Amino acid sequence: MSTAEQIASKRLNLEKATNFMRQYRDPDSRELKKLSANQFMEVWSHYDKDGNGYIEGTELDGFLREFVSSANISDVGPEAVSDEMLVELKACFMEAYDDNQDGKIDIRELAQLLPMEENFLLLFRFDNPLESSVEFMKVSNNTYIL
Ligand SMILES: [Ca+2]
Ligand SMILES: [Ca+2]
Repeated sequence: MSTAEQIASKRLNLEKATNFMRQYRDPDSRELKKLSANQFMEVWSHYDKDGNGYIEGTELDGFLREFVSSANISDVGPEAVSDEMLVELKACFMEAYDDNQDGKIDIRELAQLLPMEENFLLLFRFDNPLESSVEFMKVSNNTYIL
């Protein structure tokens, strides 16, 4: 394999890796599929790269770019989200999901954002009761618009 080919294949792998959220979307509707507890933890550990219990800073930027670009029907990369869009998105997003307003997403805040299998949701209700499942659906629907 030539050097150029190696670079090309590396880039391809990188692009696949950066579209991490895509695998959790329905290929036709682009809606998020319901996540199992395992899948949810995969998402969490993928984006909380330093494992400090928060998705923050560049982790948050990366998550938002991938989250939004994965909703696109065409196979666009995360760079399709411009910096200006990202700033605006982040403001809306944090207003909706950053419950304790610390500027970071913790695991319970992510749990409210991603659709999950019902029994798994219950785990989170003990600690941080959502107002109702209707409220949860409303929040999820807003996400699809983003
Ligand atoms: Ca982190
Ligand atoms: Ca927070």
